[in-house]
Amino acid sequence: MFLFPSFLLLGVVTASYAETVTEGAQSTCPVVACSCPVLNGFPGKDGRDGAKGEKGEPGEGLRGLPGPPGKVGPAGSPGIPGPKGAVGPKGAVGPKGDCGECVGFDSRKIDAEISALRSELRGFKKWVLLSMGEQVGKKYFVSTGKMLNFNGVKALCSQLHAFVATPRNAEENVAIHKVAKDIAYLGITDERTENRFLDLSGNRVQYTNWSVGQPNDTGNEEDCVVIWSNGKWNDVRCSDSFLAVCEFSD
Ligand SMILES: *[C@@H]1O[C@H](CO)[C@@H](O)[C@H](O)[C@H]1NC(C)=O
Ligand SMILES: *[C@@H]1O[C@H](CO)[C@@H](O)[C@H](O)[C@H]1NC(C)=O
Ligand SMILES: [Ca+2]
Ligand SMILES: [Ca+2]
Repeated sequence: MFLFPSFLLLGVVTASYAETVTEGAQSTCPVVACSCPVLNGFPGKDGRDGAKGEKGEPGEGLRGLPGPPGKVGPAGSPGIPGPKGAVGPKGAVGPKGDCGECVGFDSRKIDAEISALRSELRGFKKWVLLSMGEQVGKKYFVSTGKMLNFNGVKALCSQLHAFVATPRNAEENVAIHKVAKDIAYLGITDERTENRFLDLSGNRVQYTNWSVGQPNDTGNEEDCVVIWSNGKWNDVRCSDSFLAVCEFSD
């Protein structure tokens, strides 16, 4: 009773085993399962050409990019100049400058400093003129202490922002010969026209105080004027050296 199932089970196991063995023999053992190789025959002759195929579809490649531009051609000859254009209208007045842009620049402060300096300079100039010169009204006559020819005297007084002393009346004449401790040049000549005495602005002098016998134009070469220590005038050669006295206005 219990043997039958056991036998049946054994048969099933045996069959499964046999299948397994057969499968393994086919893949691993050429002697049992593989047939012997046979040599192929020679290839046959080529067949006839086939019928012409239909025209293919157009290719799908993209069109190429345009090439680079060609070289620049030679420059043409210049054209005839065009006619001159009409003058344009006058521009509008620009805006007033703003000193906010000028760094460290304060125009009001500078103006104040300039007027302070002017005032200080006026005071300083007045002190020098009063202590060194002779005042007549708004004029001051000052001796430079230098002995120069007439051109030198003109240059020196000009450097001092003054003129060569030129008396316009007896009072000024006295002031000049007081301040001059020696024979001094006056700003008067007759260089342009003999015996026609002009001041350095080219105006004919109204006031004169010639010494007796002067001007005598010795050797036809005395075209400059000096004031002697006694206040009297004499004409002399402009190349001779005399004291430079300048006149300043207040
Ligand atoms: C001429 O100069 C002398 C000396 O300075 C003076 O006394 C005299 O008054 C002057 N004459 C004239 C007309 O100015
Ligand atoms: C002419 O004036 C000069 C001074 O400039 C004097 O020395 C001379 O003696 C004068 N000549 C005559 C002839 O008076
Ligand atoms: Ca002369
Ligand atoms: Ca003379």
